[in-house]
Parts: sequence; C-alpha cells; structure tokens
Amino acid sequence: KEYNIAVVGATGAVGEKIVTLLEEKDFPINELKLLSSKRSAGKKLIFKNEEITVEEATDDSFKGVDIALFSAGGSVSKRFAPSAVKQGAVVVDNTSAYRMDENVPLVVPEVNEADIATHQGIIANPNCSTIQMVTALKPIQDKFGLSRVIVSTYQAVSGAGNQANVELEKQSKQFLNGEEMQAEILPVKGDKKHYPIAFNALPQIDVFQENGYTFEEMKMINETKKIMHAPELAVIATCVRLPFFTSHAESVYIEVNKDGLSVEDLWKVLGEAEGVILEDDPRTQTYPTPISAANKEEVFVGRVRKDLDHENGFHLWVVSDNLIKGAAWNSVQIAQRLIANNWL
Ligand code: 11C
Repeated sequence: KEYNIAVVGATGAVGEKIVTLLEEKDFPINELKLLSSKRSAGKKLIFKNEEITVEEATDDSFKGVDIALFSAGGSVSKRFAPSAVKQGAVVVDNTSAYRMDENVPLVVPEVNEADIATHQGIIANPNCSTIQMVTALKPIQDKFGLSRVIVSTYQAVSGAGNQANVELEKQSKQFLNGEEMQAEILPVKGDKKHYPIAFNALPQIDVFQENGYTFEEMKMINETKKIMHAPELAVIATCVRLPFFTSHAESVYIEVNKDGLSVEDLWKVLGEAEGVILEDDPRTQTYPTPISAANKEEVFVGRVRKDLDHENGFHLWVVSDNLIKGAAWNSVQIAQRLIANNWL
C-alpha cells in the first residue's frame, strides 16, 4: 500500500531533511505534498527526480492526506494540525506545540514506540537535544534504573534554523576580517538582545521562563520524564549554543539505581542498544564529535566514566545530528512505525 504524505515547512532546515529521508528510505508514497508559508510557496524541490512545487498551506491542504509531517514552528502546527486531523490525516508534529498535551504521545521510537498506538490524531516529535539523550539513557534505565540526570549541552546553530547558520557564517567572516560582528538572530530571533555566536558560547537557547531556566532547558526536563515514563526522575539541564553547524553534544551525568556497576557494564548495555553506537576508547582517543556524527542517523556515546565520588554516578558524552535523529529521522521513523504497526 502507498500513502499520501504532506510535509509542512518543506523548505525549512528540518523539512528539507524530511523530504530527503522519505526518498532515501523509499517511503511508500502515492502522493507527496510540500507545504509552506506564503513566503516560500512556489519554490521547487526535487523528489525522486521529479520537481514538486511547494504550495501555501491552507485549511484545505490536507484532503486525502494520510500522514502530515509538520516542522514549520509551533504557531503553524497550532493553526493547521487540527484541520489536518479533521480531514483524516495523522499528524507527526516536530514542534513544541503539543508535546506536553496529555492526549498527545511524545515519541522516540527506540524508547517508547508503543505510545504511538495511543494517538488521537497527533503524535509529537520531541526536541532534538531530548531525543538523543533519552535514546542513550533508555537502555540504562531499563537494565539498572535511573534516579538522576544532570545534562549540559553543546548545541549546533542549525537548531535555530537556516538563518542562524547564515549568521554564523557571516560573523565568522566578519571576525576574521577584523570587522565588528553583526548579531541579529541568536540567541533567540524574537528576543530583545542578540549576541554574536561566532567564536563564542551562548548560555541561552530559547526564551527564559519564570523560574530562570530557558525553554530549551525545561523542554529537556519535562520531555525526558514524559518519554521515559518517569515522573519521579530528577532531571536538570543547562543548554548552551556553540559555533558549529551540525549535531548537538551533551555531557550527561547520571545516577543509577544499582550498586557496584562498572564502566564495562554500561558499555555492554549501550553497545547492544537500538539506535546507539558506542565509540569509546581512551587508549585510541576514540569518542564521537559533532563532525563525526553529522549526517548520521544514530546517537553516538563515548567518554563513559564512573564518578569519582558518587558510587552510582556515571558520566557520558552523547552526540547526534540534531536535524536527523533530533528531528527529521525521528519523525520519519514515527511515520514508518505508524504504518508497520497498523496504527494509522
Ligand atoms: C535548538 N533544540 O537547538 C532547538 C531546536 O522544540 O523542536 C528545536 C526546537 C524544538 O535551538
């Protein structure tokens, strides 16, 4: 059987990757609709050697669509996802619009695939930095139990969209030419102040919340508990933007519920985990980096160490392509599993 698929936000950083993955994975497509805002409508994208013209999304765009993959920002999802569902489509939403809604499953297939079955028309794709962390932590949670997670992130500019990539390029040139760097986008496009990202580190991703944490940090905290079905798990995050284009890296401290574990015990579990590749050997300086993980689908883990003070504490370095596993690939995986399990 073949399906009618719509990609909303097809010309964005994630949308483009979704279209590429649908082709690479030979997704069973009858008709592919590429939708966008009015501004990008009319652009043409190539899918399986055919040119498809991007259309402006409207309430009527979803007639006959089986699965709609949204990645055009939360307000677009809020505006059009309900019409898509009304017209019979299942929405896989890659924005934060519905993630914490109790009627919407929040899914990383390697972690909680079964939650897809509970959908009522919308399935949410988590935030990129959350996806890679829970993919690495799930096998540890299953085998040993987890009580605490403290994460610090090192995030790529592409997480903030194509315009942020352009800003990093421009500022790098300005800096190297001895000119003043112009900051207009980062840390957050709509926020009051902007700081240069080139040759810098910005401890703000998304807007500040009342409690002093940023929205990105709160996403990591709340989404992790929901996806892992662990409301009691202690999770805290510090999210930082760094000047590279692709892949988020994370330093993750965990406390497990089992005494006496060794690094080898964690290596064994991580080495066998779905979607995880262990790259960890200090003798050969083997560990993942944002560049080595770029354009790959898996989550890479290295630098596994036992804490020197806390008996049940371990440290991990987790890296993954933020636009692929962190966004486009996770959405396409959800769509694949919707079909494979007859959960449409
Ligand atoms: C970033 N994690 O790197 C963000 C991008 O909630 O899906 C993803 C935002 C989201 O800026």
